[in-house]
Amino acid sequence: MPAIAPSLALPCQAQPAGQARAECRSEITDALLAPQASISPKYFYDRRGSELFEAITRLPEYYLTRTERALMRRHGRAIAEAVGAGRVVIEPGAGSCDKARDLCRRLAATHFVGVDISADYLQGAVARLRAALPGLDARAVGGDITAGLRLPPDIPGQRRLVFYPGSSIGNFDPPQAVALLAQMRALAQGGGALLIGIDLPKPRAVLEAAYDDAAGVTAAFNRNVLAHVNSLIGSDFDPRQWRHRAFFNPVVSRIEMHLEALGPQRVRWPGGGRDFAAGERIHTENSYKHPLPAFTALLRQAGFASTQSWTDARGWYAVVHARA
Ligand code: AVI
Repeated sequence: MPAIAPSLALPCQAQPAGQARAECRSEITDALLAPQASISPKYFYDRRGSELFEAITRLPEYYLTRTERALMRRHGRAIAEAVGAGRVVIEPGAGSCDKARDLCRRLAATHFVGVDISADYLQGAVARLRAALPGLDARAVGGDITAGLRLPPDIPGQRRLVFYPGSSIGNFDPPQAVALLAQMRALAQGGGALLIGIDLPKPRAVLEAAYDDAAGVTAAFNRNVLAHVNSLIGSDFDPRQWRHRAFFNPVVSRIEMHLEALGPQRVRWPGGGRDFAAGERIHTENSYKHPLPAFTALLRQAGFASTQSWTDARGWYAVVHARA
């Protein structure tokens, strides 16, 4: 199974078809019945959605993953100096642990704790990490940092580095982002820090192409959420009747993704349903593009102290180190 986007995986997906846990079911149906219908982006990441997300990260238009990778490589030494050696690296939503491998090597990390909802997949990834870096005490922990997290008691409480690459923090509205950053800070207290990747504002055409690629992979990813919702709540969405929409909203500096009804739709699920008019939209994702000073302000609100950052030559992406 491919990597699941950090902190956006969900505990409902392992349920039998149409048998999502009651709280997931009501979360989904309440959001579908709201005047502005929405589906939380965490429901993107079933098996197919995770595969599509991985394909997105390789698209020519999706600059985020490769820009971050290049930044980490280019400034690897400076980042390692800022972070310091001998760290306990904790990665929420670790997935394949690919990004952590280079970082742990550079930092001569003593411990690695990968955290992911998909614990089975993570076990394999952590085993590969152990094989690549035999000196590293690497563990897999099943869990979701957004829901609070308990680490194994023998993981040192000092010199922790929470590693949150991929700009997934941008998928949270600012108050949620601050709450999540505060949880990461709590994990890193005792001389610890956060190393986080964030996508920055850039020309609108570049942003919109990254979320509406020519090959239609992002469109398929967006529509797949309807198939996943069908499997969770037993609804009868026809994904082919919904059009992918992605646009930059400059007022709040975010890409918004929506699904737009191609014609009138009657959608039913056990115990309810909703009619959608032609052109009506379901809001599926926000991806905030915070300017660096605005993101630093969010870090401060979450209690982080000093920050240091590295950006690429175009100023498209930043890696930020913040002391807890
Ligand atoms: C996971 N996250 C950082 C991605 C993003 O860019 O906001 C999710 C995504 N949505 C569409 N394409 C990628």
